[in-house]
Amino acid sequence: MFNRREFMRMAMAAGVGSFLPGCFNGHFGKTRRKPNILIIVTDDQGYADLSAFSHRAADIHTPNMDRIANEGVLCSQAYVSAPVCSPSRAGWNTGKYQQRWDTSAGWNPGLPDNVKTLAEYLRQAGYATGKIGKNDYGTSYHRMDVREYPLNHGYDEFLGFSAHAHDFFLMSEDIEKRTPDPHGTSAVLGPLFHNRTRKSIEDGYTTEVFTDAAVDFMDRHKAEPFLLTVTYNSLHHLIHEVPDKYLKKHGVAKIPNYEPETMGKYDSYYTKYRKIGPINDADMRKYYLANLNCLDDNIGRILDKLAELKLEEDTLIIYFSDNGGSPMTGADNRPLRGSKYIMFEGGIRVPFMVKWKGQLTAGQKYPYRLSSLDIVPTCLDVCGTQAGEKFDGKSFWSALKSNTPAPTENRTLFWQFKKHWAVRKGDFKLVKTNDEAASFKKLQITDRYLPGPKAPRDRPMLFNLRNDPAEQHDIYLEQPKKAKELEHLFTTWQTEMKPKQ
Ligand SMILES: [Ca+2]
Repeated sequence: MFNRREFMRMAMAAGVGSFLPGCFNGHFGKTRRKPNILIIVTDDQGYADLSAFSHRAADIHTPNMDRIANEGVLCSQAYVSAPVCSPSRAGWNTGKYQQRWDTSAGWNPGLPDNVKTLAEYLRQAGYATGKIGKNDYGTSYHRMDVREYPLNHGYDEFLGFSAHAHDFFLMSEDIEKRTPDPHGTSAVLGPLFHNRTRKSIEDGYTTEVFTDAAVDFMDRHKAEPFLLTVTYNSLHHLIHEVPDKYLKKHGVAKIPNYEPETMGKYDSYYTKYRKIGPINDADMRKYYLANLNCLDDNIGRILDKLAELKLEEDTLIIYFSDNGGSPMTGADNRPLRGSKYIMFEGGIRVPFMVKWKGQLTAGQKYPYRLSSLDIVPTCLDVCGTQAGEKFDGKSFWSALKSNTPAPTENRTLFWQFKKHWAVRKGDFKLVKTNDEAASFKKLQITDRYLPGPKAPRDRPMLFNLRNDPAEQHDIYLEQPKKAKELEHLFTTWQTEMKPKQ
């Protein structure tokens, strides 16, 4: 007996593809194979750190990332569902607010058994599914028998790590043995997970190792519909860990890699360099640019491979950052206020691009609102797959095709991370946060993060993003009715998120 995928592979090779379940007659007028879905997620990329944007930082040059925008659609008002990694990933992968199961709205929502993921929907539809890179759900960083492990939520293949961060260079069994705390706290080193085993890499760099694996996956699955999710750990801290040639190009000295015999615990090394201080701000930005340069080259390799395999017209690419640029890496989110960790636009509005050659207008600028919660419904839409589920996101496919406002334009969007929250309805955004001043002082943040007026402790702030995208003019006291309306929407949403008893 053959399974569905083996059957499809054999039948396609025999030239009878158009009669197969992997092919369909959907949006596109003619019968064709189901599109591949390629999701590329970067980590903590700043809103100004993509040169395709007209608001780009002056020192940014990302020619390969820009290819996606130039050949596809550049979205300037795209949101993720959290200002930090793990909850944002739980949201986009399920199409649902992660608060539906994580009522504490914390760092690690995890993935419950009863919430399906994009990979599960697509595997059911006959897709080959592969995940490469940072996984980061929940806190079970070192186990393969939990729901959060990719092979247990829809992926056939996985190469990567499950922790919040992994050393960019140190992936060998040898270093793991020599390190007193290889499993650290939130950051790890040592062999990567590879399917049901672990893979020791003696000499490598995560960005390049993940790209090699992505290229290999596309080679092996070119003849069948695939979902490939590549989630780089670049540009997360430790940002200074970059191959020498990029350091040289950006004029910044190498900081020695972690060495157990002379440096003690890995956690001490990680903690030292994840903070502002050991690296001055100007150099920090250079390390960031070097790290980004390497990432950009590697994204170019993935795009080249897709072209070489002649799959560009059969592949939907969605590219985005999991949250805003981090103050710990030198990222730049201007003209937005704030950064990763907080509810101002700089934490939740991200670089976002969509490309499908022959389907979307090349070079299109999409200025309307989108959410990463829309990714699952959009992918199911273009794949012609019915999930029979109610999502918090909605497909933006028709909106992108016609360059008109997506359903999200009239939808109220909500965010909550611990005690901090935000609501956006129309042009208005209500933000409740009070951690900005404290953390900025501690981190010695520069004006790159546009501090703006201090957040009051006893009430939210109200902004009109149409006139004030940088959230510099709090109009809460001027428009109390609007503020109350949004606050009421938020409390109603919170109640809706509570799991049914
Ligand atoms: Ca992140």
